[in-house]
Amino acid sequence: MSHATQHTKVQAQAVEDYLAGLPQFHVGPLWKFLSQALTPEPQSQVRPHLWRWQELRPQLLRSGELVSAAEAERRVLMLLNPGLEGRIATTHTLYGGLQLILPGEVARTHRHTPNALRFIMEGEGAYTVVDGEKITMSPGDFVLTPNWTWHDHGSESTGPVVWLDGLDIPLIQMLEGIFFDPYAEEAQPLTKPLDGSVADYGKSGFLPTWQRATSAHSPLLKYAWKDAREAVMSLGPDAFSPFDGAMLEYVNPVTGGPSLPTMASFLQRLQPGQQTQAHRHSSSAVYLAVEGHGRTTIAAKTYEWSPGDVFALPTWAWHTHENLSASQDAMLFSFTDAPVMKFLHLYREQAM
Ligand code: GTQ
Repeated sequence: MSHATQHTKVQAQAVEDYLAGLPQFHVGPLWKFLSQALTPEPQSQVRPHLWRWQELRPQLLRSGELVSAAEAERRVLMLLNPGLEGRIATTHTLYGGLQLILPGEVARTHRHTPNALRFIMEGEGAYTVVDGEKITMSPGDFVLTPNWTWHDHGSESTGPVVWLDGLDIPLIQMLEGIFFDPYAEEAQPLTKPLDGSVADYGKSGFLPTWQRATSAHSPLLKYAWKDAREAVMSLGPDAFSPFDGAMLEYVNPVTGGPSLPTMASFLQRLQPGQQTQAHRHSSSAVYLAVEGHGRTTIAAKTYEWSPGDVFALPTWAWHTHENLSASQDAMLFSFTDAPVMKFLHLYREQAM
C-alpha cells in the first residue's frame, strides 16, 4: 500500500468519525445535503390522485348510518393524498373532504384559524351560519367560512346533503397557526339578515357606498351556482385561456383579489371536445368535476372524471384538461394555494 493511499484512508476514516460525532451537538453537514435541499425545481411528495364519487358516495352515506353529526362534530371523509401518509392533507397545503349532513341534524358551532370553503354537491335545504348570518345552500353554491368565524351547519332537508369542504389545514399546521374554539351552545344566534352578504355584495358591478368591508376575506359569503354558471357560460372568446378554457375566479368583490387570503377558487368551462394546452404552475390544486365528462392528464398519467369526482394536482406538474363529450360542456370547480405563493413572490407559471 502506497503512502498516499494510506493517507487517503486515514483521512476518510477521520471524516467518517467526525460526521458520526456531529448529531450529539444537534448539527449536520450542509455539504452532504445541499443538493437534496436546494433542488432545481420543486420535488413534490404530493401524488396526483382521483377520488371517485361512485365509490365514495356509498361510503359517506354509510357513515351517516353509523355516526351522528353530534358525535362527529363534522361528519367528513377526508381526502388523503397517497404521497402524504400520516398527514391530514390532499395536497401539501390544501385539504379536501366530503361532508354529509342528514335531515334535522346540526353540526355544532365552532371556529378555527384554518379558512374553509364549501362547494355544494348534492341536496337542497341545508344551511350554514357564519358569524350570525344564516346562509342557504343549494347544489353548485360556493360558500365561505373565513379564518376565525363562528360556524355551524344544519339541514332542513328531507334527504342527505353533501358538499366538498376545502380548507388550508396543512398549510396552517405547517405554520403552527392552528387555534380552535368550541362555542358554548350548539347553534349560534342569528343576528343578521338571511343571506345578507349576498344582498349587500352579491350583485356584480355594485358595492354599497356606506359600508365597505375591508377584511382579509371576501365580505360576500355565498356565490350562487346560477350566477357562477351564467358568468362562465357568457364569457367571450377573448377571455378564453388556451390552458384553462373559460375560467373565472370567485373574487372578493371589494378588492378583486382571492375570496380567502390563502386559497383562490375557480370555475372553468371546457367546450365540447376542447383539449387545453399543457402548462404548470407553482401552486397546487384540488379539482371537483361539476358537469360533463372529461379527463385530465397530470405528469403523463390520465385521470378520467365525471360529476362528483375530485382530483389533486401537485405543484409544478404539467397538466392538460380535455372535454370528452362532443356535445356537452364540462365544468370544473377548483381551489388552489396560489394566493400564498403570489404574496411570497414564489409564484411561477410555465407553458410547455
Ligand atoms: O365544517 O367546520 O372538513 O371544521 C374539516 C374541519 C369541515 C367544518 C372539515 C372543519 C369543518
